This record gives sequence, structure tokens and C-alpha cells, in this order.
Amino acid sequence: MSLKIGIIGLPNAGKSTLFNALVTKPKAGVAAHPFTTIDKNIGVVEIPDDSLFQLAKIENIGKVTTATITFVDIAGLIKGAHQGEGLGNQFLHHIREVDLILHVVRFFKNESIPHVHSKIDPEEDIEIVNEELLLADLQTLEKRLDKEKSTPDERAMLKIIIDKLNQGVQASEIKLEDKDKAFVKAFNLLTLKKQLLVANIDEDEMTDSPKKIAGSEVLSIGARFEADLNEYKWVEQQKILKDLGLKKTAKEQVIKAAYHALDTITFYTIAKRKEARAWLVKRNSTAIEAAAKIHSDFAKYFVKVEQINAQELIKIGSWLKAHEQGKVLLHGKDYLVQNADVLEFKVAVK
Ligand SMILES: Nc1nc2c(ncn2[C@@H]2O[C@H](COP(=O)(O)OP(=O)(O)O)[C@@H](O)[C@H]2O)c(=O)[nH]1
Ligand SMILES: [Mg+2]
Repeated sequence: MSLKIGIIGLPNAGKSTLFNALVTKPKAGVAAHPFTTIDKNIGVVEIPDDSLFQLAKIENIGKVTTATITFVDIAGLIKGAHQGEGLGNQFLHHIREVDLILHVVRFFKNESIPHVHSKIDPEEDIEIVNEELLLADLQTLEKRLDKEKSTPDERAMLKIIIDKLNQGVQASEIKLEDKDKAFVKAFNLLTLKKQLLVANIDEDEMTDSPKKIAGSEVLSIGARFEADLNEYKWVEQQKILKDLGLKKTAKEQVIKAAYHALDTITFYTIAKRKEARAWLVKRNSTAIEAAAKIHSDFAKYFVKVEQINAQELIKIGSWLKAHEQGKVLLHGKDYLVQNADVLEFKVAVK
């Protein structure tokens, strides 16, 4: 399972540049004119994880599989995108599939790169993009309302949401009962998705405190610098950062913020001592939900799960020793998985 993050923003905000700062390959085309990105660009990033490698080491496991994030570089949205302006609708469609939206906002000045609205105004830029998302959602819901296949209850619900959207309220801000939430979720509304704002800043501002948008601090990243940095090997990257008085690469910052925004935790499996693997689940997932991430049969035939914290296991030195010392605990299907749990599922094989 891979988290999927879509990068959006106005043309020339630096989306493709940020994409290149995050992924190693393939590189997206970067240019000083709008709409370089004709096709969506997809890059998979392995999430660096020290504990995972240490687990593999103590158990002598040769194969290590990290959790991944898939980044999608989506073409620039402009006013009218929902009606097919610019590259329009087809790109809105790509946003529907993502778990999280990374919304890039231009702060860098650089006179030679045109800004679509000839001035740099982050709050207005965000507004324009979000309005397109909202209008696209309205279209989705109105289409459904026209189709007549909904029940009277559902039609009433649709009308309430359409009304709110028409007032400029994003779907994520509408309070819904659980049963209505399930109905609405099926539409994959764009304004229901979590957004992380990224201020794309000038190089000389990288050691300043983070930018604020509407009073809140946002991730502040010098995308062009980071894209160049990403060309180097990890060790060299760390050295360059240190020399400049910076702590984390854009990639590390984005991964951390994405985990936080999506309330994601990691658990590990070292089953059969053949593969050490990291998995992502939502915080407060139960053991059986975690099992289902691995295989639907694991959930179906779930009996018990053995559990120990990764750092504790690493300190003890091996699964066998941990077992002997009684440090591996046995839980049922309702156990709430904790961050950095090492889990071994016991299933009733049919
Ligand atoms: N000075 C500066 N230029 C940038 C930065 N990020 C992007 N650019 C430039 O802005 C132009 C558009 O960037 P691009 O990533 O293609 O924008 P997109 O249309 O949002 O994908 C390119 O010429 C980039 O080199 C930045 O952080 N600083
Ligand atoms: Mg682009």
C-alpha cells in the first residue's frame, strides 16, 4: 500500500520542480511557461526507515521493503479548469484518486518566470485553485442529482451539500452524520480531501522562519534548490544541508507532514524471517484492520497477533530471545495497533 499524494497549484507555482525534489525518477519536465506537464507524472518514493533496517539486521533478513509514497504531479489548474480551461477536467479527475493534496503556492519572485495573474498573492492564488475544486465538486453532485437514481433521502442530502458548496463552503467543512458521510465519500469530492500547503520560497529565504498563510504556518520549501539537491547522493545531501544551516530535506519534511495530516502510523512484519517490511495504517486501526492491509485472508482467518515494539525488539536482539523473555505479547482482533509495532499474525489456515 502506498500513500498517494497529488501536487496541485497554479501554473508556474513550481509543482514539477517540487515533484523533482521529492522523487528520484522519473523527472518531470520543468519550463518557464505554463502547461509543461501534459501527462501526469508519477513517482514512487521509498520512505526512509532506520528501525526497519535494524530489524532486518538483527534477524539476518536479506529483503527489506519500505513503505512508499506515490507522488503525482498534476498539471496547473487555472480559472475555469472545471469547465475544461487550460488542461481542465482530465486533471481534476487525477486528483480524485489521491489520499492527500500538496498545494504548492508561489512565493519565489524571479521576474523572468511569468505568474499567471501577473502578481504574487498567495492567498488569492489558493482561493482560485480551491474554487476550481469546489466547482468541480458541484458538477459531480449536480450530475448525480440529474440522474434520478438516488433515493429521496439521498437527493435531499445532495441538495444540502450542493447548497453549501454554492455558498463557498468546502465539503470538508460540512458537518455530516456517519451514514451520510459514507454516501458522500463515494463521490470522492476534491474539497473533502486534506490539503497540505507548501510555500515555494526563494533560496535566500530558506533559513527564515516558515511562511504563514492566513495566519497559519505552512511548509516552506525552496523547490528549485531542493530539486538540485536531490541530484546528489544522500550523504552529500546531508553535508550540503548542514553547511547551509538547514536540517531536513524537502522530502523528509513532506513525508513527516503527510503522516501527520493523514494520521498515519507504521507497523512492521518480519514474517518467516524472509522479508522485513513496513506498512502504513491509520492511527487507531485494530489488529484485524492491519491484517487486512497485508492480505484479505489474514483478516478473514485471523486468530491472534503477536506484538512487540520495534525498538524494544532491537534492544533485546532477536524475536526468539524476546519470546523467551516473555516480551512478545499476544492480542486479539480488537488490539489497537501502535506506531512501530512489530506484528506477527496467527491465522487459521484452511
Ligand atoms: N527561483 C525559483 N524558481 C523556481 C522555483 N521553483 C520553480 N521555479 C521555476 O519556475 C518555473 C516553473 O516551474 P515548474 O516546476 O515547471 O512549475 P509548474 O508549472 O507548477 O509545474 C521553472 O522555470 C522553475 O525553474 C523556486 O523555488 N525558485
Ligand atoms: Mg508542471
